[in-house]
Amino acid sequence: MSVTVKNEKLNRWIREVADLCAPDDIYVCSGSKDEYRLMMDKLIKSGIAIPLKKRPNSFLFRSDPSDVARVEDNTYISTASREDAGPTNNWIAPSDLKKTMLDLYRGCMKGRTMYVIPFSMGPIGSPISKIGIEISDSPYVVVNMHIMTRVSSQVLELLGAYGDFIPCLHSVGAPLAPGQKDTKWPCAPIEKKYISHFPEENLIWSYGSGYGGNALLGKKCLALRIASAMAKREGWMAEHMLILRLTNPEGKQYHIAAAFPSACGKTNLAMMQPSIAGWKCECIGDDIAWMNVGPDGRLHAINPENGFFGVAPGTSYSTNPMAMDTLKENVIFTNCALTDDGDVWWEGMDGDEPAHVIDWKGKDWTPQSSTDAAHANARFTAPASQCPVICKDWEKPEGVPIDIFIFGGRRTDVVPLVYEAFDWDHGVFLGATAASETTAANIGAVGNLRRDPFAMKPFCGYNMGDYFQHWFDMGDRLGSRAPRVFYVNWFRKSQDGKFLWPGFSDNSRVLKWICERIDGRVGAQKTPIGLLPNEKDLDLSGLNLSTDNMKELMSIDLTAWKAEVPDIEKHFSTFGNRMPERLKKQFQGFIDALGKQV
Ligand code: SAT
Ligand code: MN
Repeated sequence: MSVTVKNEKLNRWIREVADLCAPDDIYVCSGSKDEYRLMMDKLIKSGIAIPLKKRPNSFLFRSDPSDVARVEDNTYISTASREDAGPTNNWIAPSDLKKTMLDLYRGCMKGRTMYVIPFSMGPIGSPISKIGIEISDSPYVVVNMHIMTRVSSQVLELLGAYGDFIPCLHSVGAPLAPGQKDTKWPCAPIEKKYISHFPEENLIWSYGSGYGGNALLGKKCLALRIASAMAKREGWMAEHMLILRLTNPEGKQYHIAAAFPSACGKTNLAMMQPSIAGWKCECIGDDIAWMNVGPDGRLHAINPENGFFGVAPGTSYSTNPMAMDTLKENVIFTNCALTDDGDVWWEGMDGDEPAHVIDWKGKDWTPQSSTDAAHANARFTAPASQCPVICKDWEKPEGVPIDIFIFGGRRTDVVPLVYEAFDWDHGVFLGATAASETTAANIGAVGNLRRDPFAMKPFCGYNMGDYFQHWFDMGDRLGSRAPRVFYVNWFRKSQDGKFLWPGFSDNSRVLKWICERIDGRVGAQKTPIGLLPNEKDLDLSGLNLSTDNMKELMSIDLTAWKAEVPDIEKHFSTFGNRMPERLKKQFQGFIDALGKQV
């Protein structure tokens, strides 16, 4: 049963949207288990959700083959001045964009139900949390939002008559004519997809896509793009970071927040089980961190999400056992393959390849097939509370104090396994120059190297030059209590194209070195790019890694680093007068240091 709304702004907005989009029905969600069940039942009856015999309360969905990832080229930051969106964002003036989108929204929900989804990013009622209301005509969005955010009628109670919220409007953009049969995954063609943000009025309008970050608007749209702009205004941070707690054998805790681009292993690192004896890792979040300066002057982080929207291919008991155990029940799978006995499968899962599955497009697939059975960006949506190593403090409203920041990405060459920034300003330089090979998380070419500063290129809701300055400002406020900054690269390959580092649970060896740096237990070698581990300080016990591999992993090829300079220069030049002087100074320092080494 639809919930009654007492909030004035919300009632007005519901009426406005209903008048514009002309849905057949309006339903206000309560977030209850019954609602989820009823919704799923409908989706099963219409053949859209496939119940999995092998996993209780778990379902498989297949998207339209054109709608399989975020669409960065169709994502807009619409500020009054183009400068305020900056060079890393697509921009259209708010009045023009709204006109175009209003035309698209007109009548777009005909033949469909309009769902009103009240949700909280962060624990309901916490002072750091933000309330959003998503209006969507996609029942797939409703069930995913149930897992990924806190959807609840309590949110409406908290709003009361006059409380404020972030309006998030979403339509798949596929109205139905009377009697027209619906498709299983309605969406609009790429040229009609718009993922629009109006940060000056905390407003999100999304049209045409039903997939992931394009449609589950609490995630990238609210918790990163809109929140990053709010954070800049209000003096906090909204970052594309996992959060984990590492405990050493003596029981000392370290909290780490790490920024990597989409599909670069954040979920794997967040749930990693250390291969070194006595160390323990617990997960707080796998994608987004909201951070505030606490009363102790330190940076405290919360995970605003309620679930994991993780990449399925490659996830296995050897790469991420804790994720596998999280996925046993109550999970939504999208674009995975379906096995003959009613389970999901994807490339890289444990065990032998099945002799036959139905692939993500709904076609027969055998190991002889020339295509993948699961889409490279196939996803699982799973409740965070189901993770066996979810930290007991993961919902603490005051968050956890961050000791360490890590940046990184996928780099086949050039970048060594780990190094430390000289200081905060140098850390900002490392974040600002981070580069990574592109992945299937976005529609577009895969494997191209691009600058992805702080892994925020697709998610920063304002001028990235101002964002760099915000990092300096936060560093000034935190002073000696600021987290220490490191850079890692798990993805370096040898000349013959093999990964040099085993990764996954062995990444704990790198984290151990990082913690020992914090404690002043180990020294480091000063190099032009940063502080590298001394040869004997990385714990490689029990690891069968050749000295040659290790040498290559840690090597700094000055010619290759010098070749980065023109690219960084080009990258930085795009920010014009928004480029902080302190960052220019760091860049000059880097060039000078490289120049001194011959
Ligand atoms: O589709 S999402 O944006 O939610 C996933 C990702 O790209 O990180
Ligand atoms: Mn992400």
